[in-house]
Amino acid sequence: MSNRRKFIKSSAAGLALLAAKPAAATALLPAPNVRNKQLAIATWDDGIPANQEAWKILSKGGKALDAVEAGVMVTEASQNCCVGLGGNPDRDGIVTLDACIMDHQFNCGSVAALERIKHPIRVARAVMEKTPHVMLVGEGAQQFAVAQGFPLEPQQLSPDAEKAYQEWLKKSEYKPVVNIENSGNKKNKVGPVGGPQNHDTISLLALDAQGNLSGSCTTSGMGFKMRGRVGDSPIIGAGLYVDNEVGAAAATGQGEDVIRMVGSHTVVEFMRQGMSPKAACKAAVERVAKIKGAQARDIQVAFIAVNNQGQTGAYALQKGFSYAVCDATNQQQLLTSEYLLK
Ligand code: SD4
Repeated sequence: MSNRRKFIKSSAAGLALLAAKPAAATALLPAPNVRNKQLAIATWDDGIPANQEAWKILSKGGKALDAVEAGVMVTEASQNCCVGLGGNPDRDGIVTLDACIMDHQFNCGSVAALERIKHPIRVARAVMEKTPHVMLVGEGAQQFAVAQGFPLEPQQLSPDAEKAYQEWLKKSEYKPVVNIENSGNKKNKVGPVGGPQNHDTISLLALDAQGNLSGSCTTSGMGFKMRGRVGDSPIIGAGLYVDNEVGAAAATGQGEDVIRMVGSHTVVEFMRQGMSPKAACKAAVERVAKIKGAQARDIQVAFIAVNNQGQTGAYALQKGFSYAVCDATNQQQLLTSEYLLK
C-alpha cells in the first residue's frame, strides 16, 4: 500500500475514533447527593441575566449543557454588553469572536477568530457534536458555521465600537487596563462600548438535576488585539475545564496569562487534591502572581469554580471582579470576589 493510501486509511480510522464519544464510565457518574441541587455560576455582572436564562432550563430538570449554552447566548445577543458582535474590534477594525463549551463526559467544542456570527457558542457546540474535532478557527470555522445554517451577519461595528476604534486609532497603543478591557473609561481613551457592563467575556458553569456539570465561555477577546490573536477563552483547559468526577472551572481576564498556566484545568486539579472551589481558584491566582512577579499588578485574572458537591467559589488577582451565583433560593445573587493583591 502506498504511503498516501496508508495515511488516508489510517486517518479515516483515526477520525472515526475521534468521532466516538467517550464512554460513560462509572467514574463519570455524578455524586448522588447533588441530584436536584441545580445551580449556575457565571463571571461578571452580566452573569445575572445569563444565569437566569440557564435557570429556566435547570429548574425544569434540563441538561447543564443546554443551560450553559442558552445562558451565554443572552450575553452574546445583548446590546448592553461587549461580548459578541457588539464588542471592540481588533487592530484592523474587525470583530473576531472566541468561544468554547464542555460537557460532563469530556466532550468539548471550540471556535476561535470567528467573524460575522452572532452566536459563536452555538457553533462551538456544533463543532463538539457534529465534527470529529475540538477546535475550528478563522475562515474554516466560519465556513463550517455557514454550512450548519448560521447566518452571516454584516461586517460592521456597532456605533459604540466604531467610536472606540476611531479613538484608539489616534494612538494605536495596545495596553489593556485591569478590569476595563472594553469599558467606557475615558482615561483609557477606549471610549464607551456596550453600555453599563465593562467586560468582553462571559463564562458560565452549571450543575443540573442529574448531578452533571457543563461549562461555556464566549468573548470578543481583548479589544484592539493583533489580528489573529486568540486568548484563553476558547482554549479547553485554559478558559474552561469540566471534569464531572471533580468539578468545573472557568477564567476571565488577561488571556495570555491564563494560557501560560492552563488556568481552568489547574483549578480543577487543585479541587481534585481536596481544595474547596474558592481555595482552588486562589491557588491558581497565586500561581499567576508568582509567574508574573511585579507585572502582576498590570493585569487582572480571575477564576470561578464549582465542585461536584455543588459548592461554588471564585478568586481574583485584583479588586473589582464580580460573579453571579444562581440556585433555587436566589436567581439574582451578585457576589464580589476576594482578591490577592491588596
Ligand atoms: C481574553 N480572557 O480574550 C479574555 C478577556 C476577558 O473580560 O476575560 N475579558 O483574553
